Amino acid sequence: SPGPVFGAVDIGASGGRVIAGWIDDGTIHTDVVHRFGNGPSETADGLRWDIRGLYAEVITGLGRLAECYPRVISIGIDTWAVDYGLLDAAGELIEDPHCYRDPRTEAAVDTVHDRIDPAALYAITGLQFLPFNTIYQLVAEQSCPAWERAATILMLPDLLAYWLTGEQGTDVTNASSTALLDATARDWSAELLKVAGVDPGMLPAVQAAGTIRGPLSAEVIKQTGLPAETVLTSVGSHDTASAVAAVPATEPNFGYISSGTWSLVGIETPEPILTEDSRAANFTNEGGVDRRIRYLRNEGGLWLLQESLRQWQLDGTDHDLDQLLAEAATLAAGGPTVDVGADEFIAPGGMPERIAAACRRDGRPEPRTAAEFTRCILDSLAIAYDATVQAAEQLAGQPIERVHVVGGGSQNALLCQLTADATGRPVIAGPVEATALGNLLVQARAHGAVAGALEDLRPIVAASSTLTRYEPAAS
Ligand code: ADP
Ligand code: LRH
Repeated sequence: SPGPVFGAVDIGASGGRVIAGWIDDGTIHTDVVHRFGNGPSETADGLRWDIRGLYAEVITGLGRLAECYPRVISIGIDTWAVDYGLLDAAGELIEDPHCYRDPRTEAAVDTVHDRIDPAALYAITGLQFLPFNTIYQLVAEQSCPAWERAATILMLPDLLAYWLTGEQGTDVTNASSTALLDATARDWSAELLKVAGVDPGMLPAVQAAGTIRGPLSAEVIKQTGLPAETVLTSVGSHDTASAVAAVPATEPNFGYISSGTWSLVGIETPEPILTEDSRAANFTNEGGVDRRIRYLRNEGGLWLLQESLRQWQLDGTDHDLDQLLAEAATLAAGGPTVDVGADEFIAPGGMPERIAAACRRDGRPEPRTAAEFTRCILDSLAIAYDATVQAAEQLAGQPIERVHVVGGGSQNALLCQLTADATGRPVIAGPVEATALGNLLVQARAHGAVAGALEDLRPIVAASSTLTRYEPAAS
Protein backbone atom coordinates (compact mmCIF):
# COMPACT_ATOMS: atom_id res chain seq x y z
CA SER A 1 0.00 0.00 0.00
CA PRO A 2 1.40 3.40 -1.00
CA GLY A 3 -0.17 5.66 1.64
CA PRO A 4 -1.43 5.45 5.20
CA VAL A 5 -3.56 2.42 6.06
CA PHE A 6 -6.78 2.49 8.10
CA GLY A 7 -8.39 -0.35 10.01
CA ALA A 8 -12.15 -0.88 10.18
CA VAL A 9 -13.60 -3.02 12.95
CA ASP A 10 -17.18 -3.83 11.89
CA ILE A 11 -19.26 -6.10 14.11
CA GLY A 12 -22.79 -7.06 13.13
CA ALA A 13 -25.22 -9.24 15.04
CA SER A 14 -24.19 -12.25 12.93
CA GLY A 15 -20.46 -11.67 12.56
CA GLY A 16 -17.52 -9.31 12.67
CA ARG A 17 -14.48 -8.46 10.57
CA VAL A 18 -11.34 -6.38 10.69
CA ILE A 19 -10.57 -4.83 7.31
CA ALA A 20 -7.54 -2.87 6.16
CA GLY A 21 -8.18 -0.01 3.73
CA TRP A 22 -6.10 2.54 1.88
CA ILE A 23 -6.65 5.08 -0.86
CA ASP A 24 -4.72 4.85 -4.10
CA ASP A 25 -5.40 6.78 -7.27
CA GLY A 26 -8.98 7.71 -6.40
CA THR A 27 -10.06 4.23 -5.36
CA ILE A 28 -10.25 2.52 -2.00
CA HIS A 29 -8.49 -0.81 -1.63
CA THR A 30 -9.48 -3.24 1.10
CA ASP A 31 -8.21 -6.47 2.59
CA VAL A 32 -10.16 -8.54 5.12
CA VAL A 33 -7.56 -9.58 7.71
CA HIS A 34 -9.87 -11.27 10.23
CA ARG A 35 -13.44 -12.62 10.41
CA PHE A 36 -15.32 -14.03 13.40
CA GLY A 37 -18.82 -15.16 14.23
CA ASN A 38 -21.27 -13.43 16.55
CA GLY A 39 -24.69 -14.05 18.01
CA PRO A 40 -26.56 -13.62 21.27
CA SER A 41 -26.05 -16.26 23.99
CA GLU A 42 -28.94 -17.64 26.04
CA THR A 43 -27.76 -17.39 29.67
CA ALA A 44 -29.49 -18.11 32.98
CA ASP A 45 -29.83 -14.36 33.17
CA GLY A 46 -31.34 -13.61 29.75
CA LEU A 47 -30.06 -13.15 26.24
CA ARG A 48 -26.61 -11.51 26.30
CA TRP A 49 -23.58 -10.65 24.15
CA ASP A 50 -20.17 -12.10 24.91
CA ILE A 51 -18.55 -8.68 24.64
CA ARG A 52 -15.21 -9.80 26.13
CA GLY A 53 -15.03 -12.57 23.53
CA LEU A 54 -15.71 -9.97 20.82
CA TYR A 55 -13.00 -7.72 22.28
CA ALA A 56 -10.54 -10.65 22.14
CA GLU A 57 -11.42 -11.08 18.43
CA VAL A 58 -10.83 -7.35 17.87
CA ILE A 59 -7.37 -7.64 19.46
CA THR A 60 -6.61 -10.70 17.30
CA GLY A 61 -7.76 -8.82 14.19
CA LEU A 62 -5.74 -5.72 15.04
CA GLY A 63 -2.69 -7.97 15.57
CA ARG A 64 -3.14 -9.37 12.04
CA LEU A 65 -3.65 -5.84 10.71
CA ALA A 66 -0.32 -4.77 12.25
CA GLU A 67 1.40 -7.86 10.90
CA CYS A 68 0.21 -7.30 7.31
CA TYR A 69 0.28 -3.49 7.21
CA PRO A 70 3.04 -1.62 9.05
CA ARG A 71 1.63 1.80 8.05
CA VAL A 72 -1.64 1.79 10.01
CA ILE A 73 -2.36 5.25 11.45
CA SER A 74 -5.98 4.92 12.60
CA ILE A 75 -8.72 2.44 13.39
CA GLY A 76 -12.50 2.93 13.67
CA ILE A 77 -15.23 0.79 15.22
CA ASP A 78 -18.87 0.25 14.33
CA THR A 79 -21.38 -2.27 15.67
CA TRP A 80 -25.12 -2.77 15.68
CA ALA A 81 -27.10 -0.12 17.55
CA VAL A 82 -29.23 0.23 20.72
CA ASP A 83 -27.23 -2.05 23.07
CA TYR A 84 -24.88 -0.79 25.79
CA GLY A 85 -22.67 -1.81 28.70
CA LEU A 86 -22.92 -0.51 32.26
CA LEU A 87 -19.68 0.49 34.03
CA ASP A 88 -19.28 0.85 37.79
CA ALA A 89 -17.61 3.87 39.41
CA ALA A 90 -14.19 2.27 38.90
CA GLY A 91 -14.86 1.95 35.14
CA GLU A 92 -15.33 -1.85 35.24
CA LEU A 93 -18.01 -3.51 33.11
CA ILE A 94 -20.62 -4.80 35.59
CA GLU A 95 -22.01 -7.67 33.49
CA ASP A 96 -22.29 -8.86 29.91
CA PRO A 97 -24.57 -6.52 27.95
CA HIS A 98 -28.12 -7.65 27.25
CA CYS A 99 -29.08 -8.42 23.67
CA TYR A 100 -31.90 -6.26 22.31
CA ARG A 101 -33.83 -9.44 21.49
CA ASP A 102 -34.30 -10.23 25.20
CA PRO A 103 -38.01 -9.74 25.86
CA ARG A 104 -37.41 -7.98 29.20
CA THR A 105 -38.54 -4.53 27.99
CA GLU A 106 -42.27 -5.27 27.69
CA ALA A 107 -43.36 -3.55 30.93
CA ALA A 108 -40.82 -0.75 30.46
CA VAL A 109 -42.49 0.31 27.19
CA ASP A 110 -45.70 1.07 29.13
CA THR A 111 -43.75 2.81 31.90
CA VAL A 112 -42.03 5.13 29.42
CA HIS A 113 -45.25 5.85 27.53
CA ASP A 114 -46.99 6.67 30.84
CA ARG A 115 -44.26 9.23 31.51
CA ILE A 116 -44.26 10.72 28.01
CA ASP A 117 -46.82 10.43 25.26
CA PRO A 118 -45.37 8.45 22.31
CA ALA A 119 -46.23 11.38 20.01
CA ALA A 120 -44.22 13.77 22.18
CA LEU A 121 -41.36 11.27 22.33
CA TYR A 122 -41.32 11.01 18.52
CA ALA A 123 -41.42 14.79 18.12
CA ILE A 124 -38.07 14.95 19.96
CA THR A 125 -36.27 11.82 18.78
CA GLY A 126 -37.93 11.01 15.45
CA LEU A 127 -37.13 7.40 16.28
CA GLN A 128 -39.17 4.46 15.00
CA PHE A 129 -40.89 2.62 17.82
CA LEU A 130 -39.10 -0.65 18.45
CA PRO A 131 -39.63 -2.37 21.80
CA PHE A 132 -35.86 -2.63 22.27
CA ASN A 133 -34.87 1.02 21.78
CA THR A 134 -32.30 1.86 24.46
CA ILE A 135 -34.70 4.03 26.46
CA TYR A 136 -36.93 1.00 27.17
CA GLN A 137 -33.94 -1.22 27.94
CA LEU A 138 -32.59 1.32 30.46
CA VAL A 139 -35.92 1.62 32.24
CA ALA A 140 -36.13 -2.21 32.41
CA GLU A 141 -32.56 -2.19 33.76
CA GLN A 142 -33.63 -0.07 36.70
CA SER A 143 -35.30 -3.04 38.38
CA CYS A 144 -32.09 -5.13 38.11
CA PRO A 145 -29.29 -5.15 40.70
CA ALA A 146 -26.66 -3.99 38.16
CA TRP A 147 -28.30 -0.57 37.96
CA GLU A 148 -27.50 0.23 41.62
CA ARG A 149 -23.79 0.11 40.79
CA ALA A 150 -24.00 1.70 37.34
CA ALA A 151 -22.04 4.94 36.96
CA THR A 152 -21.62 5.07 33.17
CA ILE A 153 -23.56 3.86 30.13
CA LEU A 154 -21.48 3.16 27.03
CA MET A 155 -22.92 2.07 23.69
CA LEU A 156 -21.15 -1.10 22.46
CA PRO A 157 -18.74 0.51 19.96
CA ASP A 158 -17.86 3.02 22.66
CA LEU A 159 -17.28 0.27 25.21
CA LEU A 160 -14.81 -1.42 22.83
CA ALA A 161 -13.23 1.99 22.11
CA TYR A 162 -12.91 2.63 25.86
CA TRP A 163 -11.08 -0.65 26.33
CA LEU A 164 -8.76 0.21 23.44
CA THR A 165 -8.02 3.82 24.41
CA GLY A 166 -9.20 4.51 27.95
CA GLU A 167 -11.29 7.37 26.50
CA GLN A 168 -15.06 7.66 26.84
CA GLY A 169 -17.13 9.26 24.10
CA THR A 170 -19.92 8.51 21.69
CA ASP A 171 -20.93 9.58 18.22
CA VAL A 172 -24.18 11.02 17.07
CA THR A 173 -25.12 8.15 14.73
CA ASN A 174 -25.31 5.48 17.39
CA ALA A 175 -26.57 7.88 20.08
CA SER A 176 -29.54 8.56 17.79
CA SER A 177 -30.70 4.95 18.18
CA THR A 178 -31.23 5.34 21.94
CA ALA A 179 -34.38 7.53 21.95
CA LEU A 180 -32.51 9.80 24.36
CA LEU A 181 -31.17 12.09 21.64
CA ASP A 182 -32.85 15.23 20.35
CA ALA A 183 -32.86 14.64 16.58
CA THR A 184 -32.84 18.35 15.80
CA ALA A 185 -30.20 19.46 18.33
CA ARG A 186 -28.21 16.24 17.77
CA ASP A 187 -27.42 16.08 21.48
CA TRP A 188 -28.80 14.27 24.55
CA SER A 189 -32.26 15.53 25.47
CA ALA A 190 -32.39 16.66 29.11
CA GLU A 191 -36.14 15.99 29.10
CA LEU A 192 -35.77 12.42 27.87
CA LEU A 193 -32.94 11.63 30.28
CA LYS A 194 -35.36 12.61 33.03
CA VAL A 195 -38.08 10.39 31.53
CA ALA A 196 -35.60 7.50 31.40
CA GLY A 197 -34.36 8.08 34.95
CA VAL A 198 -30.80 8.53 33.66
CA ASP A 199 -28.43 11.01 35.30
CA PRO A 200 -26.80 13.12 32.52
CA GLY A 201 -23.39 12.35 34.03
CA MET A 202 -23.82 8.68 33.10
CA LEU A 203 -23.53 9.40 29.36
CA PRO A 204 -20.42 10.55 27.49
CA ALA A 205 -20.32 13.65 25.29
CA VAL A 206 -21.71 13.28 21.77
CA GLN A 207 -19.11 13.79 19.02
CA ALA A 208 -19.43 14.02 15.25
CA ALA A 209 -18.09 11.13 13.17
CA GLY A 210 -14.50 11.93 12.20
CA THR A 211 -13.42 13.14 15.65
CA ILE A 212 -10.20 11.61 17.02
CA ARG A 213 -11.23 9.69 20.16
CA GLY A 214 -7.65 9.17 21.32
CA PRO A 215 -4.47 7.11 20.94
CA LEU A 216 -4.57 3.36 21.55
CA SER A 217 -3.37 2.48 25.03
CA ALA A 218 0.22 1.33 25.58
CA GLU A 219 -1.09 -2.12 26.50
CA VAL A 220 -3.06 -2.46 23.24
CA ILE A 221 -0.03 -1.28 21.23
CA LYS A 222 2.01 -4.00 22.93
CA GLN A 223 -0.66 -6.70 22.42
CA THR A 224 -1.26 -5.92 18.75
CA GLY A 225 2.07 -4.59 17.50
CA LEU A 226 0.34 -1.56 15.90
CA PRO A 227 2.46 1.62 15.58
CA ALA A 228 2.61 3.58 18.85
CA GLU A 229 0.98 6.64 17.19
CA THR A 230 -2.16 4.74 16.06
CA VAL A 231 -5.35 6.59 17.04
CA LEU A 232 -8.97 5.56 17.30
CA THR A 233 -11.09 7.77 15.08
CA SER A 234 -14.79 8.06 15.79
CA VAL A 235 -16.71 6.91 12.68
CA GLY A 236 -20.40 6.38 12.00
CA SER A 237 -20.26 3.88 14.86
CA HIS A 238 -23.81 2.71 14.17
CA ASP A 239 -23.12 0.07 11.49
CA THR A 240 -26.10 1.24 9.43
CA ALA A 241 -24.74 4.82 9.38
CA SER A 242 -21.42 3.59 8.01
CA ALA A 243 -23.25 1.42 5.46
CA VAL A 244 -25.39 4.34 4.26
CA ALA A 245 -22.31 6.59 4.01
CA ALA A 246 -20.85 4.03 1.56
CA VAL A 247 -23.92 3.49 -0.64
CA PRO A 248 -22.25 3.62 -4.10
CA ALA A 249 -24.65 6.21 -5.52
CA THR A 250 -23.34 8.43 -8.27
CA GLU A 251 -26.63 10.28 -8.80
CA PRO A 252 -29.40 11.63 -6.52
CA ASN A 253 -32.88 10.09 -6.10
CA PHE A 254 -31.73 6.77 -4.72
CA GLY A 255 -33.17 4.57 -2.00
CA TYR A 256 -31.12 2.03 -0.10
CA ILE A 257 -31.50 -1.26 1.70
CA SER A 258 -28.77 -2.11 4.18
CA SER A 259 -29.35 -5.84 4.09
CA GLY A 260 -28.03 -8.09 6.87
CA THR A 261 -29.56 -9.42 10.06
CA TRP A 262 -31.98 -6.50 9.65
CA SER A 263 -33.08 -4.72 6.51
CA LEU A 264 -32.83 -0.97 6.88
CA VAL A 265 -34.85 0.52 4.06
CA GLY A 266 -35.02 4.21 3.25
CA ILE A 267 -33.45 7.37 1.97
CA GLU A 268 -31.19 10.18 3.11
CA THR A 269 -32.76 13.54 3.99
CA PRO A 270 -31.15 16.83 5.02
CA GLU A 271 -33.51 17.36 7.98
CA PRO A 272 -35.52 15.10 10.27
CA ILE A 273 -39.18 14.51 9.37
CA LEU A 274 -41.01 14.57 12.70
CA THR A 275 -44.60 14.72 11.49
CA GLU A 276 -47.48 12.68 12.86
CA ASP A 277 -47.78 10.94 9.45
CA SER A 278 -44.18 9.89 9.72
CA ARG A 279 -44.73 8.52 13.21
CA ALA A 280 -47.85 6.67 12.10
CA ALA A 281 -45.78 5.04 9.32
CA ASN A 282 -43.15 4.18 11.98
CA PHE A 283 -40.26 5.75 10.08
CA THR A 284 -37.07 6.54 11.92
CA ASN A 285 -34.85 9.63 11.71
CA GLU A 286 -31.46 8.29 12.69
CA GLY A 287 -28.40 10.52 12.67
CA GLY A 288 -26.17 10.01 9.67
CA VAL A 289 -22.57 10.92 8.97
CA ASP A 290 -22.20 14.65 8.13
CA ARG A 291 -25.47 15.78 9.74
CA ARG A 292 -27.52 13.74 7.26
CA ILE A 293 -30.67 12.01 8.41
CA ARG A 294 -31.17 8.33 7.70
CA TYR A 295 -34.88 8.32 7.10
CA LEU A 296 -35.75 4.64 7.07
CA ARG A 297 -37.76 1.80 8.43
CA ASN A 298 -36.24 -1.19 10.17
CA GLU A 299 -37.67 -4.33 8.53
CA GLY A 300 -37.32 -7.86 9.88
CA GLY A 301 -34.39 -8.78 7.64
CA LEU A 302 -32.44 -11.97 7.01
CA TRP A 303 -32.67 -12.83 10.69
CA LEU A 304 -35.70 -14.94 9.81
CA LEU A 305 -33.57 -16.98 7.40
CA GLN A 306 -30.51 -17.11 9.72
CA GLU A 307 -32.71 -18.37 12.53
CA SER A 308 -34.47 -20.91 10.32
CA LEU A 309 -31.10 -22.29 9.19
CA ARG A 310 -29.99 -22.51 12.83
CA GLN A 311 -33.18 -24.34 13.80
CA TRP A 312 -32.88 -26.87 10.96
CA GLN A 313 -29.29 -27.47 11.99
CA LEU A 314 -30.37 -28.10 15.60
CA ASP A 315 -32.97 -30.50 14.19
CA GLY A 316 -30.23 -32.37 12.32
CA THR A 317 -30.20 -30.91 8.79
CA ASP A 318 -27.39 -28.64 7.68
CA HIS A 319 -28.66 -26.72 4.65
CA ASP A 320 -26.31 -25.08 2.18
CA LEU A 321 -27.47 -21.48 1.65
CA ASP A 322 -26.58 -21.35 -2.06
CA GLN A 323 -28.46 -24.57 -2.78
CA LEU A 324 -31.47 -23.49 -0.75
CA LEU A 325 -31.63 -20.18 -2.63
CA ALA A 326 -31.33 -21.97 -5.98
CA GLU A 327 -34.24 -24.25 -5.04
CA ALA A 328 -36.31 -21.33 -3.71
CA ALA A 329 -35.79 -19.55 -7.05
CA THR A 330 -37.54 -22.40 -8.90
CA LEU A 331 -40.74 -22.04 -6.83
CA ALA A 332 -43.69 -20.15 -8.25
CA ALA A 333 -44.36 -16.55 -7.30
CA GLY A 334 -47.45 -15.74 -5.22
CA GLY A 335 -46.75 -18.12 -2.33
CA PRO A 336 -47.51 -17.36 1.32
CA THR A 337 -46.00 -14.29 3.00
CA VAL A 338 -45.72 -13.01 6.57
CA ASP A 339 -45.23 -9.58 8.14
CA VAL A 340 -41.45 -9.68 8.64
CA GLY A 341 -41.62 -6.67 10.97
CA ALA A 342 -44.00 -8.33 13.45
CA ASP A 343 -42.86 -8.57 17.09
CA GLU A 344 -43.49 -12.33 16.97
CA PHE A 345 -40.26 -12.78 14.96
CA ILE A 346 -37.92 -10.77 17.22
CA ALA A 347 -36.86 -13.46 19.71
CA PRO A 348 -34.63 -16.39 18.70
CA GLY A 349 -35.76 -20.02 18.56
CA GLY A 350 -38.24 -22.13 16.60
CA MET A 351 -38.38 -19.71 13.66
CA PRO A 352 -39.82 -22.07 10.99
CA GLU A 353 -42.65 -23.04 13.35
CA ARG A 354 -43.40 -19.40 14.13
CA ILE A 355 -43.53 -18.59 10.41
CA ALA A 356 -45.84 -21.56 9.78
CA ALA A 357 -48.04 -20.46 12.70
CA ALA A 358 -48.34 -16.94 11.27
CA CYS A 359 -49.39 -18.37 7.88
CA ARG A 360 -51.94 -20.65 9.56
CA ARG A 361 -53.37 -17.79 11.55
CA ASP A 362 -53.66 -15.62 8.44
CA GLY A 363 -55.33 -18.43 6.48
CA ARG A 364 -52.41 -18.86 4.08
CA PRO A 365 -50.88 -22.17 3.02
CA GLU A 366 -48.05 -23.19 5.33
CA PRO A 367 -44.57 -23.62 3.84
CA ARG A 368 -43.36 -27.19 4.35
CA THR A 369 -39.93 -27.64 2.83
CA ALA A 370 -36.84 -25.57 3.68
CA ALA A 371 -36.95 -24.10 0.16
CA GLU A 372 -40.61 -23.09 0.67
CA PHE A 373 -39.77 -21.39 3.98
CA THR A 374 -36.87 -19.62 2.31
CA ARG A 375 -39.06 -18.42 -0.54
CA CYS A 376 -41.73 -17.27 1.91
CA ILE A 377 -39.15 -15.21 3.84
CA LEU A 378 -37.71 -13.61 0.69
CA ASP A 379 -41.14 -12.86 -0.84
CA SER A 380 -42.17 -11.33 2.48
CA LEU A 381 -39.06 -9.16 2.58
CA ALA A 382 -39.61 -7.95 -0.99
CA ILE A 383 -43.19 -6.94 -0.19
CA ALA A 384 -42.04 -5.07 2.91
CA TYR A 385 -39.32 -3.29 0.89
CA ASP A 386 -41.84 -2.14 -1.70
CA ALA A 387 -44.21 -0.75 0.94
CA THR A 388 -41.35 1.08 2.65
CA VAL A 389 -39.89 2.51 -0.57
CA GLN A 390 -43.30 3.86 -1.54
CA ALA A 391 -43.93 5.30 1.93
CA ALA A 392 -40.48 6.95 2.07
CA GLU A 393 -41.07 8.57 -1.30
CA GLN A 394 -44.42 9.97 -0.18
CA LEU A 395 -43.45 11.05 3.33
CA ALA A 396 -40.24 12.79 2.25
CA GLY A 397 -41.56 14.03 -1.09
CA GLN A 398 -38.39 12.72 -2.70
CA PRO A 399 -38.51 10.43 -5.76
CA ILE A 400 -36.73 7.07 -5.55
CA GLU A 401 -35.57 6.05 -9.01
CA ARG A 402 -33.31 3.13 -8.06
CA VAL A 403 -32.60 1.08 -4.98
CA HIS A 404 -29.08 0.27 -3.77
CA VAL A 405 -28.74 -2.94 -1.76
CA VAL A 406 -25.58 -3.17 0.38
CA GLY A 407 -24.36 -5.66 3.01
CA GLY A 408 -24.30 -9.46 3.19
CA GLY A 409 -27.81 -9.70 1.72
CA SER A 410 -26.67 -8.00 -1.51
CA GLN A 411 -25.21 -11.42 -2.47
CA ASN A 412 -28.68 -12.94 -2.45
CA ALA A 413 -29.51 -12.72 -6.18
CA LEU A 414 -33.02 -14.09 -5.71
CA LEU A 415 -33.84 -11.48 -3.07
CA CYS A 416 -32.37 -8.70 -5.24
CA GLN A 417 -34.48 -9.76 -8.23
CA LEU A 418 -37.64 -10.09 -6.11
CA THR A 419 -36.90 -6.61 -4.74
CA ALA A 420 -36.56 -5.14 -8.24
CA ASP A 421 -39.81 -6.85 -9.27
CA ALA A 422 -41.76 -5.81 -6.16
CA THR A 423 -40.59 -2.19 -6.16
CA GLY A 424 -40.68 -1.81 -9.95
CA ARG A 425 -37.27 -0.12 -9.73
CA PRO A 426 -33.77 -1.20 -10.75
CA VAL A 427 -31.74 -2.66 -7.91
CA ILE A 428 -27.99 -2.08 -7.74
CA ALA A 429 -26.41 -4.69 -5.47
CA GLY A 430 -23.11 -4.27 -3.63
CA PRO A 431 -20.75 -3.80 -2.03
CA VAL A 432 -21.05 -6.58 0.55
CA GLU A 433 -18.75 -4.75 2.93
CA ALA A 434 -20.32 -1.29 2.60
CA THR A 435 -20.28 -0.82 6.36
CA ALA A 436 -16.52 -1.30 6.60
CA LEU A 437 -16.04 0.98 3.56
CA GLY A 438 -18.07 3.76 5.20
CA ASN A 439 -16.06 3.29 8.38
CA LEU A 440 -12.77 3.46 6.41
CA LEU A 441 -13.74 6.49 4.28
CA VAL A 442 -14.70 8.58 7.30
CA GLN A 443 -11.31 7.80 8.82
CA ALA A 444 -9.50 8.48 5.54
CA ARG A 445 -11.20 11.86 5.32
CA ALA A 446 -10.45 12.74 8.94
CA HIS A 447 -6.79 12.06 8.22
CA GLY A 448 -6.64 13.90 4.89
CA ALA A 449 -6.40 10.90 2.52
CA VAL A 450 -9.68 11.88 0.79
CA ALA A 451 -11.76 15.04 0.87
CA GLY A 452 -15.31 16.20 0.28
CA ALA A 453 -18.92 15.51 1.14
CA LEU A 454 -20.65 12.13 0.98
CA GLU A 455 -21.47 12.91 -2.66
CA ASP A 456 -17.71 12.89 -3.29
CA LEU A 457 -17.02 9.77 -1.23
CA ARG A 458 -19.79 7.57 -2.67
CA PRO A 459 -18.36 7.59 -6.23
CA ILE A 460 -15.08 6.31 -4.73
CA VAL A 461 -17.03 3.28 -3.44
CA ALA A 462 -18.72 2.87 -6.84
CA ALA A 463 -15.36 3.00 -8.65
CA SER A 464 -13.84 0.49 -6.23
CA SER A 465 -16.59 -2.16 -6.18
CA THR A 466 -18.18 -4.71 -8.48
CA LEU A 467 -21.88 -3.92 -8.58
CA THR A 468 -24.69 -6.06 -10.03
CA ARG A 469 -27.78 -4.52 -11.57
CA TYR A 470 -31.21 -6.19 -11.49
CA GLU A 471 -33.96 -4.83 -13.73
CA PRO A 472 -37.60 -5.15 -12.63
CA ALA A 473 -39.57 -7.73 -14.58
CA ALA A 474 -42.00 -6.10 -17.02
CA SER A 475 -45.41 -6.21 -15.34
P1 ADP B 1 -24.88 -8.34 10.00
O1 ADP B 1 -23.97 -7.15 9.80
O2 ADP B 1 -26.23 -7.97 10.46
O3 ADP B 1 -24.24 -9.40 10.86
P2 ADP B 1 -24.24 -9.05 7.21
O4 ADP B 1 -24.24 -7.76 6.45
O5 ADP B 1 -22.93 -9.67 7.52
O6 ADP B 1 -25.12 -8.97 8.54
O7 ADP B 1 -25.14 -10.06 6.37
C1 ADP B 1 -25.42 -11.35 6.81
C2 ADP B 1 -26.42 -12.00 5.87
O8 ADP B 1 -25.90 -12.04 4.55
C3 ADP B 1 -26.73 -13.44 6.22
O9 ADP B 1 -27.85 -13.52 7.07
C4 ADP B 1 -27.00 -14.10 4.87
O10 ADP B 1 -28.40 -14.23 4.66
C5 ADP B 1 -26.44 -13.14 3.85
N1 ADP B 1 -25.36 -13.78 3.08
C6 ADP B 1 -24.09 -13.97 3.46
N2 ADP B 1 -23.38 -14.62 2.51
C7 ADP B 1 -24.24 -14.85 1.48
C8 ADP B 1 -24.14 -15.49 0.20
N3 ADP B 1 -23.00 -16.01 -0.22
N4 ADP B 1 -25.25 -15.53 -0.58
C9 ADP B 1 -26.41 -14.99 -0.16
N5 ADP B 1 -26.57 -14.40 1.04
C10 ADP B 1 -25.51 -14.31 1.86
C1 LRH C 1 -28.23 -3.31 12.09
C2 LRH C 1 -28.74 -2.53 13.28
C3 LRH C 1 -29.97 -1.72 12.95
C4 LRH C 1 -30.62 -1.62 14.30
C5 LRH C 1 -30.40 -3.02 14.83
C6 LRH C 1 -30.43 -3.16 16.31
O1 LRH C 1 -27.10 -4.07 12.40
O2 LRH C 1 -27.74 -1.69 13.79
O3 LRH C 1 -29.72 -0.48 12.35
O4 LRH C 1 -31.93 -1.21 14.26
O5 LRH C 1 -29.13 -3.43 14.31
